[in-house]
This record gives sequence, structure tokens and C-alpha cells, in this order.
Amino acid sequence: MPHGEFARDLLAALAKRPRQLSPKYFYDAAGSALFDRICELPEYYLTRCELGLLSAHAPEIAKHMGAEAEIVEFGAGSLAKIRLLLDAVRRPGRYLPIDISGEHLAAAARRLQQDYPLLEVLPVVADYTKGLRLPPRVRRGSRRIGFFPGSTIGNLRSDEALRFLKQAAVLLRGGALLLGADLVKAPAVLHAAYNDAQGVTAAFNLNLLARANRELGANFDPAGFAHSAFYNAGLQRVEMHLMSLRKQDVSVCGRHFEFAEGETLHTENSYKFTIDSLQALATHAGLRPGPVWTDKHRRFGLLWLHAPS
Ligand code: AVJ
Repeated sequence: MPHGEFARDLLAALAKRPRQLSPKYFYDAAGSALFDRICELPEYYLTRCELGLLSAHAPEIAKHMGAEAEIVEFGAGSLAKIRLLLDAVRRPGRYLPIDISGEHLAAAARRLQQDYPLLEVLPVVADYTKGLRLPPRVRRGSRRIGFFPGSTIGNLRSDEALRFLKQAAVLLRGGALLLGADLVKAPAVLHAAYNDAQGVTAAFNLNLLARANRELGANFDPAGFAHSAFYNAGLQRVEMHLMSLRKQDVSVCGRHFEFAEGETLHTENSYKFTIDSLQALATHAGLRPGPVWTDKHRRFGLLWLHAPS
């Protein structure tokens, strides 16, 4: 991603009230490494739960995918989850991981290609929340299966989520979308997942300021801000903020901004869903709900959503 976009969005976020920035800017190299550590935390059940569902049901999911399917992964990251599915697919067709971070994606795609020599791996550098064009299908009639794991859908506003699902319904016509999403649950469990004892999530959140300092020559004092994460029950979402601990001035790209004590920069929303709310949203987007896989505590859901032809 060009640095210009980060500068532009951060300046715009600081200029408006309330101050809010897209969570996509968490994921520079340091932020991606911190996110990988979050996935290993005892409190952060999401990744473990989803990996458990994927490995337990991979044979059944592979049957739904069919032979020589073309798998399109939205926001592909480290490409760990897809391996569980690829291992269960008899004849893999083509795999198109889509991510905004080109370097990260290219390296992960090379490693995957080495481990699955028969699979055609075709990385696509793009922002899948914007209009997305994919290379033509390998063969006419080959089935396209979308994969959107990690509850990344929870980072989108409801209008963005709807737009994404509508786009998926078109791109995957005749195939299906496998969607992983975090479910509404006891606030204490959610609170712990975003306020871990080791402070890794706090470091992940605060890295945004360090990134602005590194890339944009900003002068944020990371010690002058605190990690704040809480469950907003009315809106069914965990909110993350960076809260100014005192009145302070910050300069970014030569422009000055004042933070009052207690004022925040809103850095992320993580919406939580019910199976019903997800299926209703998907139906509204033109997808047709199919099988659902969930764990015994109903913490996380994997939904199969048909894309009609
Ligand atoms: C990868 C966006 C799903 O919202 O739970 C983890 C990112 N933020 N801890 C999430 C995240 C704080 C994560 N998603």
C-alpha cells in the first residue's frame, strides 16, 4: 500500500470528531507479527476455535467444495488456515489469496506453492473491500469457492459487510462462500480476549502510533496513550481505542492536532454475530444459507453460503 494512503486517512481521522481510523493500518510488519502473537494468547479463543472447526470438518467442507475448485481467500494473511482445507481436498485446482500487503502475501504464497506443487497459486494484491476484479476462471464452469475466515467481516460496518457479501455473490456465482465469524457471547469472555494479561493486544493497538512515527515522521508519544477495549453491548461489537492520558499536541506530516485528556482515536470495531443475523445478512446479499459448523460453546461459527448461478 502506498504510504500516501496511510497519511491521507490518518490526517482525515485526526481532523474529524469522533476520531476514527480503519483497522487495516494495524498490519505493517510489526503489527502483523503482533497479531500472530495475539492468535496464540490463551484469552484469544477466536483463532483456536476456528482452526479446530476447520480441522474437524475439513473432509466434509472439502466435499462441499468439490474437485478442482478454485478457492479465493479474502484477506489471506499467513495462509495457515487454507492448508487445513487443501489437505482434505483430493484434487486441488487453483488458489487465489487476496491481500493488501503485497510483500507478506508473495512470501506466504511462495511457501505454500512449495508445499503444494500440484496447486496453482495465484496471489492477488488488492483491497477486497473495494471493487475487485479477478482473473478469468481456469475453465468455464469451474467452481469458485470463497473463503473469508477470522471474523474479519466483523471489522466492517454493516453497509460495508453487505456490499462485500453482494460482491462475493457475484464473483462466486455458481459456487459458495465459506465464512468464519465470531459469535455474541458473555461480555467477560469478549473483554478478556481484547485485554489480554500479557498486554500483546495493547502493544498491537499502540503500534499504530509507532507506525505513524516511523512512516510519517509523526511525533506521537506512545507512553501518552493507553489501550482501551470494551464490549459495546448495544451495538454488539468490541471497540478498540487509543486514549490520550493527558492534554497533548501531536504533529503528523507538519500538521498539528490537540488531544484532550481522555480523548480517543477509535482504531477498530469487531462486530459479534448470531448465526441468524449472519444468515439474514447473507440472504439479503443474494447468498443462500447452507450448512453451519460451530463449537460446543457456540463461540465461533463457520457458515457455508451458496452463491446462486
Ligand atoms: C483479525 C480483525 C478478526 O477483530 O478480533 C485482534 C483483530 N483486534 N485483537 C479481531 C484483533 C484485536 C481481529 N480480526
